[in-house]
Amino acid sequence: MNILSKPTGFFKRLCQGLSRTHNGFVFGLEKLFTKARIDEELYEELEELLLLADIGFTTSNQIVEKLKGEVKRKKVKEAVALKSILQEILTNMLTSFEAPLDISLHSPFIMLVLGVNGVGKTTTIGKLATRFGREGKKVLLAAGDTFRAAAVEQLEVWADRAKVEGIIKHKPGADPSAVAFDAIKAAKAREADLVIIDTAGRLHNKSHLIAELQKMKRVIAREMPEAPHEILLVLDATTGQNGLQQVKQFNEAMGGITGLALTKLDGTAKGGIIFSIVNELAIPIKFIGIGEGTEDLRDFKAEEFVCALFEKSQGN
Ligand SMILES: Nc1nc2c(ncn2[C@@H]2O[C@H](COP(=O)(O)OP(=O)(O)O)[C@@H](O)[C@H]2O)c(=O)[nH]1
Ligand SMILES: [Mg+2]
Repeated sequence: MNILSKPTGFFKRLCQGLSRTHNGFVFGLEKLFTKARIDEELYEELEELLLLADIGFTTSNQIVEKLKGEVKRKKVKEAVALKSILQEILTNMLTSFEAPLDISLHSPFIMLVLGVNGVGKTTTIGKLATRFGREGKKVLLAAGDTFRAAAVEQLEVWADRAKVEGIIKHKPGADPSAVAFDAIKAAKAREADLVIIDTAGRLHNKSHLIAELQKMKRVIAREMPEAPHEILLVLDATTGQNGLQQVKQFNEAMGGITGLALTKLDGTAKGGIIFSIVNELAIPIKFIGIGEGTEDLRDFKAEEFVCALFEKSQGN
């Protein structure tokens, strides 16, 4: 069933959230597709629009080439037909990178959450804790951002709200690996289903941060082989193309991240970054964030995302 025939609260908010990307991108497309002829100029203008939505040069170029191929294959003559073909190309690009998280695969399931300062790690953890708590899972949070005292308090607020099983925290400045170690021990003892480990986004310098994260990963793996089961990188969609660099760096440093949470899609005109990420880095998108509230995080679904991108949001 088409998603559009069954509007949900989240879908509506996703449309609203993506409305700035929509306005800059689809609005321009619609103008383009009223042209009489499909010619080279149209393709060039299309590529410019894709670049403006932060889809990036390589990926924009590939999308246009795919579109040209489809136009030839389907013998399309009218520009108005391009919209649905483009929508299909974009959906297909994202579909294989849908990867809903299945925490029942391991018990306890250990999830390490990374990302630079301010991208929304702690908020995303809070939203996930709420969601899994609501599903009846025993969730333990680990306050691995020991760099800022406020970070622990922030996680505690979420823990309260989410009614989690507990929160493992140490003193400010403590070794985050020790926090992770304690959290796993506690999770085993209390038979928790899920441990979500928060981390710092900024230390004295980047190599310190990377070394700390690598140590956390080693300590976790020593406690529980195969863990962490998920290394989730949180990325702020408003950073646009610069985000790609962040993903590459964390991915290399951690020996492979397993998924991304793309936050702050609400109010950015740069939602197109998602296409570059999957196309150029082939990393699954696990979650998307469209606001600061508990309900504003969702499993990433390609069709829903592209539909929302093409949909005009009703009101604000
Ligand atoms: N608009 C919006 N704000 C978000 C979203 N996710 C997080 N934030 C906000 O971004 C700010 C930084 O979030 P925080 O979780 O502390 O980031 P951290 O430093 O990575 O842990 C906070 O003000 C959050 O409320 C989102 O999806 N949309
Ligand atoms: Mg934080």
